Amino acid sequence: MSHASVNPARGPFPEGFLWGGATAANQMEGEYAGGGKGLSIQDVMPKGITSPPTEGPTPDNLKQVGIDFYHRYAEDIALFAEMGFKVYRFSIAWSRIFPEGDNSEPNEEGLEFYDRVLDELEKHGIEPLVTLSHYETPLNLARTYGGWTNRKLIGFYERYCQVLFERFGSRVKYWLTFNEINSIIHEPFISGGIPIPRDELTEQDLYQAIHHELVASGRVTRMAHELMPAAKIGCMIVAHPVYPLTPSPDDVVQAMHTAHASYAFGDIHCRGIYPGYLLRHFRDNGIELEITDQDRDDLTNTVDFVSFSYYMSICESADATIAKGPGNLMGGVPNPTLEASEWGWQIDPQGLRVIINDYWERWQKPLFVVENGIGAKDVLVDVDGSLTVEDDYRIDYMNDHLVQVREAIADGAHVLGYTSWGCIDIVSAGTAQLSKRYGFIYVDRNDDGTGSLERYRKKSFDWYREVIASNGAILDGSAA
Ligand code: BGP
Repeated sequence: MSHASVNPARGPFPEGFLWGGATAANQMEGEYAGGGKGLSIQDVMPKGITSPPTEGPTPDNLKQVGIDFYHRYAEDIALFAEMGFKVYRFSIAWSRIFPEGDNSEPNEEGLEFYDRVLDELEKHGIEPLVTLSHYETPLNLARTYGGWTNRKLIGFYERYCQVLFERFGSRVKYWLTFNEINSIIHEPFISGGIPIPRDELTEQDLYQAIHHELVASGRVTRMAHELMPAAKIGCMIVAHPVYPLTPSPDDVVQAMHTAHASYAFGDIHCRGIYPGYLLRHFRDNGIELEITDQDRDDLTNTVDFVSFSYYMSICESADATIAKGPGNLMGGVPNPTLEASEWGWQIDPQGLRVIINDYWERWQKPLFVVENGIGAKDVLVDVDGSLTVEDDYRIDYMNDHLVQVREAIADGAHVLGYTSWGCIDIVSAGTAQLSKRYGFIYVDRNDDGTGSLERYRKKSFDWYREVIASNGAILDGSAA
């Protein structure tokens, strides 16, 4: 019997549900070498993960200017407030605070920039949700130290977080330690600042790097609770519900293995110990991690909530000859029942209900959907004398996904909030394009760097304002 038939009146979202939007410093701030900022790995990734890192910065890197949030933050936050945002997720650029990552003292100019951002959020009554590391490892830590393969990064990260907690702790309640921490398995450079090409990186070094990040996350979770007793610290996972391509038990087992690869990060963040299936993977592959007693104690500092990004589900098959499709940092074998976006990401709103139920039942921790949205080639048009984008496809995508969040809440899951990804057009992570637009706000800048940087409200801007004002009541659709 479907739960929907048990709860015909699904009702609105909980009172106090945190509606908002999400961005990342490297994809929007610009000012990549100004304000005392040092280079990050993003400054040598002009094409995202679609080509190897360059030696140094190159002028074709759209992120050098981004959408100039560094200077336009007040205008953009005012637009978020106009939509009624309760929360705004953004990242602090690590190399704006510690330019080389191993500096003894922080860059005061960088701290002052985020003071100004927090001032604007406070002015509009918008709760900050801060990502401490969003694919923005200082380039020096990557190139000189080898990124997270080097245990020294734990100390550098701890120092960075301590400065932020002491500076902003009275103004920021919600913190995320590492954006999509599980993506390091597929993309070690963007995710872990590891300069070794993926096909040359041994599993031993990869899992030792993952261990360092998990220890660092545990340490700063403990530090946060000591310095900011009211703060809530979350982990952040890229969530892909994994479906077997066929009912064959071989496909089901393959799907289980793929799911385990991501579950492990949540299991350790939520339970504080390595799960048995991961220890078996280590045994079966001769991986012997260097784990100290202090590390084991650090890992027991579990998170207060689990946040995740959701764009798509993936299919798995035991038949390794079936080609995998595109996706957010990883793809599965194409699901013959789903449509895809212009970038080939398969669209599965019910997958969001599935993953929320799955994570809730697995960890019994409050959940936060901190990324969801559709990247599309939006076209600016003149409607009654005003420039806008008729993005009904975005309204449909978000309506359908939010309906499934509501169903998951009716299923019993505790969901703190929802921040749509790229609430304003920004440079995409995977392909470093501006033409892959996610926002409710169009930014006039193109892939060739031209454009006025002017902002224009899309049709979805007013729709999302209504969704927030009604606490989700205007959403239409019912459980499948
Ligand atoms: C996630 C990242 C975000 C965002 C999103 C969309 O992996 O956390 O930074 O970019 O993917 O991906 P893309 O920008 O490649 O479309």
